Amino acid sequence: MQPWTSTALPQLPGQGPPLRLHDTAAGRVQPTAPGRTARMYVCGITPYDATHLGHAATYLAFDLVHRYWRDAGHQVHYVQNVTDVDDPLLERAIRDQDDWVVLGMRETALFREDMEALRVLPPRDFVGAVEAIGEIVEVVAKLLACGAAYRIDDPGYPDVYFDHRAAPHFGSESGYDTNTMIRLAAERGGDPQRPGKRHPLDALMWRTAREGEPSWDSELGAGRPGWHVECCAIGLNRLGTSFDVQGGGSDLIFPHHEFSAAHAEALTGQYPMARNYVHTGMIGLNGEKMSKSKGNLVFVSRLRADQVDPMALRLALLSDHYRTDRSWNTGMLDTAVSRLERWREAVARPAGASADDAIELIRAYLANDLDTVGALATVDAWATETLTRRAHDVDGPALVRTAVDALLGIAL
Ligand code: 5CA
Ligand code: ZN
Repeated sequence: MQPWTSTALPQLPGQGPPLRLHDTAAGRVQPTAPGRTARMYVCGITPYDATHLGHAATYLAFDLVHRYWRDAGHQVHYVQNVTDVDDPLLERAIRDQDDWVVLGMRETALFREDMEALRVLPPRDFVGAVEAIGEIVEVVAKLLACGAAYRIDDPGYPDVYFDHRAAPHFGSESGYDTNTMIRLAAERGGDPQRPGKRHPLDALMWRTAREGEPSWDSELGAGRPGWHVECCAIGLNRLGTSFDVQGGGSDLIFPHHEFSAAHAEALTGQYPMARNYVHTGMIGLNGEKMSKSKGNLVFVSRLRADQVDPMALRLALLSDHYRTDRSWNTGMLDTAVSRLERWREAVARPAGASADDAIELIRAYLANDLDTVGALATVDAWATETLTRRAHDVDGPALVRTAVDALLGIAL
């Protein structure tokens, strides 16, 4: 798929410390150690509805990772998928008497616009499940051939499942016990109760064609892909194993990321699939997780249509730490609007406080697991000093403007 258009990324003098990120598997913050090219996979949208603030917050967090690595002199190979064929999309299309292909294309187009407006740097590879069916089939066929996958005992629909015991490290990404895994699998699209499986936890890899559902002919028989193998195939084929970051919201810790990693391990014999599993907190509304199924959504496109400055929205979503579950309220936007005004006023001054210390601090905060609270407070302090004291540094305002752009993605 065509990704969205990139905004220019200005260069900032100097460099910060190596980026440290929280790794779900290790349960702690640890350094990232990318090579010349940092490799990152972030789970993309299922395009059956518009981008809401939860999605936006998640992609903004990984945009900061992208920007930090670029600032540190790395190239970034960023891959993002689009789950453009899956149950929720098909169900919504039926509900609204829409064509599932058209629905997916329409919402993906809107997502691109939202990302561009929020100044999220685009992925190098933006890959739909449908366009990756050939490579997904190849992965499933290999796992079937080596015994890590099997056909379920169901003569009507002999779907292919992954035998989770084929991956020696299964469970190490989430760290959850079996009961928790079974409960979460049931809540999040899995089917632990389905008869004919070798084990309740085993996950769907290839769904045999059903009446009225889209399907693709393949060596596996006509059908469509399971969800976890989609991200495994798209990620591995572009990034190889042991890539630097696998990302998404915390709702993907299990089963999605556990299974993508397990498929990859069974397929390649290599572990881990990603060195850092990075998960963002959930954005809620009125105390509940914002989700399409609950319908309590605030859409980026709606706010844009209401003339909300995308930079204020970006600032609002970055104003808490990315791992914190948090509830959205319009007060957050109001605070961001006035904060942005103050920053804009300060960088418009012909002279201001020196930028050197501020930039060093912003980088240090971001390097520490994307501490945006500290980074934003640093810009506040610089703005206060610039606006309230007699400050003479003629380079200060322009440098801070560049830093806020390059590192935080906010155009002042
Ligand atoms: N297509 C799959 C991933 S392969 C999917 O989960 N799609 S999604 O549209 O439901 O979510 C897209 C991304 O936004 C995922 O990374 C998901 O973890 C994240 N996300 C979903 N809801 C929220 C929320 N309320 N707060 C923060 N992030 C969220
Ligand atoms: Zn995914």
